This record gives sequence, structure tokens and C-alpha cells, in this order.
Amino acid sequence: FLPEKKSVAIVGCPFSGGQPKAGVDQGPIHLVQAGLIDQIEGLGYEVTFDGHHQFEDVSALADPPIGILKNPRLVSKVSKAVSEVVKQHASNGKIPVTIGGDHSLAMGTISGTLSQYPEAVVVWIDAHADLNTIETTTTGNIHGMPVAFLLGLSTLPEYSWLPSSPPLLTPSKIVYIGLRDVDAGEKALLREHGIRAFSMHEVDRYGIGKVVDMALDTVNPARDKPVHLSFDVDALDPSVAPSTGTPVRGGLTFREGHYICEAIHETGCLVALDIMEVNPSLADAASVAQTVAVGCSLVRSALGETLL
Ligand code: B3U
Ligand code: MN
Ligand code: MN
Repeated sequence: FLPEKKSVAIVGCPFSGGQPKAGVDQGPIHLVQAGLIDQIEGLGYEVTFDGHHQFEDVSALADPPIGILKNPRLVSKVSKAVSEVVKQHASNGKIPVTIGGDHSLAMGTISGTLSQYPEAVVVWIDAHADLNTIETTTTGNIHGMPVAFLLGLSTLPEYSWLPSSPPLLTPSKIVYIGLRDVDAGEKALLREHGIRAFSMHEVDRYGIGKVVDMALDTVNPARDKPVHLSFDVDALDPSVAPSTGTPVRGGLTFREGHYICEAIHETGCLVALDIMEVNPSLADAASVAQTVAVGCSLVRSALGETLL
């Protein structure tokens, strides 16, 4: 399933409608300005970047809340557009690297990957499970809900472009690493649907090497399925990635985060990558530069940069 030539398409998504804090829409602009494209080319890839996505055609949309969900139509339209772009790049043999923007965008990226590679599995790196349904969300922020939509656990007419019966994603095709801030309703859903998750507790107990092996053993035991890696930078400890909307202490170290990306690269199965939730408006200039640099280096690690 893997493209023979090393080719990446950058999907820049300056979008913040899945959560309330301004600035996360500037994440992709900062990552590109920091030299991300040159860095990927430096690893021997041909890189396509057609400029950042322009979402202004939908941003004027009349979009009253549905229940407590904020910006429900906007988030849907943007994710649908992203889904089509990601699928297009994947069908052209490129690895889509989507830079956010908030994590609601993963409805688009993952559905795009799954429509090109139906057998693909998802490795979701995050402090949060992003698994709230319309019934369980207490914030109404859709960046806390993309996995529920992908699994068909939440449905709305406004999201009918996302298949729900059967859904594109099923519980056995996703695994989490890094969780430490999971809502009660999400814990119940994880249990009810048998979704595999390695929290920071398991990272502490087994070490990151064993955790990544175990995580891949659950979703991709023969290492023969395409892998979509969706990386929320808030999985990293706030001392490593301070500029993000919902930092949670007790996160992955710099090396643990990069190790995950390196190990997924080593499987040879990576077909798509998301780097989400870099918010350059939060924290001081040095912290912003640090977070942006970490975002770039995670991408490089996932694309094959080695230490030696
Ligand atoms: N679980 C909470 C908080 C949250 C989820 N994702 C982030 N924060 N980044 C929610 O809003 O659903
Ligand atoms: Mn997230
Ligand atoms: Mn998160």
C-alpha cells in the first residue's frame, strides 16, 4: 500500500472552530515559517504545499449551537473539505501531513485516510481521548469529540458526509497513548467499546518502548496495515510543549514523544500524519518557539529522521 517514491503533501489547516481559544489557527503558519517544508525535503522527500487552506467561504456561515455544540456546521464543513484533500493526496501516493489547527480536524484527516485505505489503523497521541459524544460532552467543544464522530457514536444530519452505519473507523482500529485527562463519560465509552488505551500510567510502568510495541500489537499485530498517526502536542508535558490550548501536567517527555514517531516510522506503515493543537498565541515567545520547533521535529521523526 505504500507509495514507492518518498512524497509528502502538507495540508495546512489554520482552523480553531473546534475549541474556544484564538490562536490555534496560527499554528500551521508558524510551523511552515519555521522551515518545516525545507526540513522534510532535507529527509529526501518531494514536498507538495499549495498554501494553507482558506476556510473563509464557510466562516461567515450562520452557525447557532446544536445542543451545546459550538460551531457545529463550520467544523463539519471544514472537516469535510479536509477529508477530500487528504484522500486526494493519499490517492496520488503522497503522505498527507496535516498541520493544525485544533483536533476536530482529525474527523477530516482520518476519514480521508480511511476512504483511501479502508484497512488503516489509527494511533492517537493525546492527553485527552477526544471521545465525547453529543450526550457526554460538558464543554460543547468539538475538538473533544472527533473520535466519537469517526466511530459513529455521535451522529447529526450536519455530519452525514461522515459514514456512521457502518462507520469508517471501528473500536478495534484505534489505540491511544498518553492519556491523562479523560472525562467520566469517555472512560465509560472506552470500557463499553473495548477501545485500547495506554495512559501515562502505562508509560510509567512499562516504558515508552514497550508501550509502543503493545499499542501496535493491538491494532497492527503483523505490522502490515497502513497507520494514521494523529499527534496532539498536548500529549507532551507542558514543559516540552507549553503553547497549546489545554495543557495537562504529567505528560510525555521530549524523547517519549519523538520515540513514538520514530517507532511508527520504523514500521514502514505510516500513510498519514497529523500535528495538532500548536497555539502560538499562548505563552511567551520562547515557549512558542520551543513548541513550534517540537512540532517540526515530531514530523521529521515520523518521516524517518534518525539520531545516528
Ligand atoms: N474532554 C474535554 C477537554 C478536552 C478535550 N480535548 C481537549 N480538551 N483538548 C472536552 O472538552 O471534551
Ligand atoms: Mn486532541
Ligand atoms: Mn488534547
